[in-house]
Amino acid sequence: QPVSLIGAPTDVGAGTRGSSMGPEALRVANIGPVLASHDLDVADRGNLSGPPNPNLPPVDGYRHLAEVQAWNIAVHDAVYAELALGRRPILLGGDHCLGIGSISAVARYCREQNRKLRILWLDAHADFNTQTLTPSGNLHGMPVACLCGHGPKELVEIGGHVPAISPKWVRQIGIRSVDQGEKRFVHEMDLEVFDMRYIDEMGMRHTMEIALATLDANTHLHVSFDVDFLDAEVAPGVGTTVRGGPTYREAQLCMEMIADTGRLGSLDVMELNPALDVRNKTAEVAVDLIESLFGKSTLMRTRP
Ligand code: DIR
Ligand code: MN
Ligand code: MN
Ligand code: MN
Repeated sequence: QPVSLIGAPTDVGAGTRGSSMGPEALRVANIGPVLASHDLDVADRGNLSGPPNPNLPPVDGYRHLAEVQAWNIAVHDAVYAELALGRRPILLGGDHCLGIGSISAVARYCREQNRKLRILWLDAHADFNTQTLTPSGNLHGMPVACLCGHGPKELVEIGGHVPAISPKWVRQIGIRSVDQGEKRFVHEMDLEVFDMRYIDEMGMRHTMEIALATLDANTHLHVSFDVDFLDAEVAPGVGTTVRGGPTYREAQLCMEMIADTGRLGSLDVMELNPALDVRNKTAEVAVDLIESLFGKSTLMRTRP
């Protein structure tokens, strides 16, 4: 199935500026040609546009709500249009607040097509804050809660169905930073979280086997890849590094096991911040991993 690259150059949802340069850094790291080298039809749709970052303090618990809404509507429409063409959208972020637009579009498409949706949320953070729980007001800390119906109507209603998703459809992997109130809410909502402690004890292979266990032939798998998922030494080019993340090899295995399912239907690559990177190495690591996610393997192998 063909893929489409969609750039969303904004950092309106983040506390640290610079993820607005993420799409271009991924292109400089050759994301398009690398995917095309695996016999994929790749179209680069260029960048979306939206309001600039006003860099203001929170209002009623949210920073830049109007700007975040405008960007997410643009992302929703672009992602939905690609799905409707039978293509697999790859959103090049941009900060992770844009997961709201992207995943609400995927959820809308799956609802219309009667397909089962599974979301893998690869991140150091649970991104499950709300207006009252957030310590920062930054909306990139809230997309999963918004998608589950807990957030401002400006964001919760973007996909036309509230809530856009059920928490039961989500598997979070690599989590190691959750705020106090957020922790309680994750527990209350019964989110399925494979945190770093779980990965340390059980290993990435077992983790992915469990996280991918309920896919079937009718499942659309969406991967929302926050680059801060990776250990900070592998991936310094992100706004909120948290040490103790998956190594390069663990992340490769994670991506290869997703590829083996053959169910990947859409992808977000988020929070890459070239202003904090070292000679674009984080973008290059991200492209290596995405290559595996789309089926690169060292040897000839048949899918299990
Ligand atoms: C923190 C940071 N949990 C917040 N969040 C994220 O501000 O809500 N950083 N997503 O990448
Ligand atoms: Mn994160
Ligand atoms: Mn995130
Ligand atoms: Mn982040």
